[in-house]
Amino acid sequence: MFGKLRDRLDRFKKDTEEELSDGIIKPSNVPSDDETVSADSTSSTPRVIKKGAGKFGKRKKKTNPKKDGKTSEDEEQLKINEKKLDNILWNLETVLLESDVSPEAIENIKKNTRKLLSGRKIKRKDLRKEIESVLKKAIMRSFPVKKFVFDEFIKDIKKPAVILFVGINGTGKTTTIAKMANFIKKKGYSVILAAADTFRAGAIDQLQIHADNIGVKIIKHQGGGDAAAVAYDAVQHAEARKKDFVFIDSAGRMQTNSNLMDEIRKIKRVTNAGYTIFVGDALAGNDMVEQAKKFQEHIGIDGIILSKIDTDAKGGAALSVSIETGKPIMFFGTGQNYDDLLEFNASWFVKHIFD
Ligand SMILES: Nc1nc2c(ncn2[C@@H]2O[C@H](COP(=O)(O)OP(=O)(O)OP(=O)(O)O)[C@@H](O)[C@H]2O)c(=O)[nH]1
Ligand SMILES: [Mg+2]
Repeated sequence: MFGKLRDRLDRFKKDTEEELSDGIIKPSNVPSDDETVSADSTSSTPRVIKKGAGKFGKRKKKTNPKKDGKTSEDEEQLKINEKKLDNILWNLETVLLESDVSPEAIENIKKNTRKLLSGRKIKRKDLRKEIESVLKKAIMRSFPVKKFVFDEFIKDIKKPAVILFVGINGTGKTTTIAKMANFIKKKGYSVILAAADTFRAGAIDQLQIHADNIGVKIIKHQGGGDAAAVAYDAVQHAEARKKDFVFIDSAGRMQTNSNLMDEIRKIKRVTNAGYTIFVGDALAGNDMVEQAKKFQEHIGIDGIILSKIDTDAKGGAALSVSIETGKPIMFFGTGQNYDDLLEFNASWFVKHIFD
């Protein structure tokens, strides 16, 4: 999980440590034979990097900076001037771009990093620790919305809470509904599933199997029927029996398919669904972020569940989707079993991309 992002951030920490402790030789504008030119995605100015010299160019030879014997090298305070900060942020941007982090999220993280580092002096011996701590804070602060806490959420809801799960094909909606039903049931609440994917052959049976395994009731019609009618029946049933939750499964649909987008709007309207949750496949990176934005635009979403986090090495989607939609990540799907669901927590996420 997040292996590539972790490796890249590690490389960034090392480069930053070198940048701050050794200084750089100014890159010239014309590359010579032992130089390569790297395109900066945000500026038209090419950066020149000496070959074999890491991100920041060839290092000056280490000098022993002990001053009149009073301060050890380790105690030396290293000042972060604007030039160094620009180099650090440029490198950070590259690392995040490579990890599929979206432009707005990158800007946010860079802005936070700049604030935290600008004009600071850091003791040489604390460099590594400080760089990591700044990065962690910058990423934590870039999550824009109040975090989602299920136990607080449940206190305020009107029952039955009708939750509609949406997303494109195969992202893990049905599996996520089963995991959520399992989670809710273990917490002592009752839930009814609505088999409103009447579109894909086998979808109703798939949900029925999950419902049987978990031990919850399912409301279903014939395949090919009206999805909104199934969802409506499930809500009526839940109201009559004073159930706590109704989870509506829906057919996967591309955000560009206007007929299916109309259908999901209809389901939302007739059930008066209080919550619409976008289920996104973390592996799809920036594509998933774009899908989330489109669903937000077309039908409105209240929260996000990111599935398949267990197979996601890049980590960028998790960093970007909240920032881009302004909606909280509620849960992570971390595998194919019913218990593979994790309530989202920014500290957990940040810990896993560093440790
Ligand atoms: N590794 C992993 N696989 C997952 C996770 N969530 C779902 N899957 C798998 O993803 C595949 C698709 O899951 P579904 O739940 O059928 O996806 P869906 O969005 O309902 O698909 P459609 O109804 O066809 O749109 C299945 O093989 C699931 O087991 C997860 O968190 N981790
Ligand atoms: Mg499904």
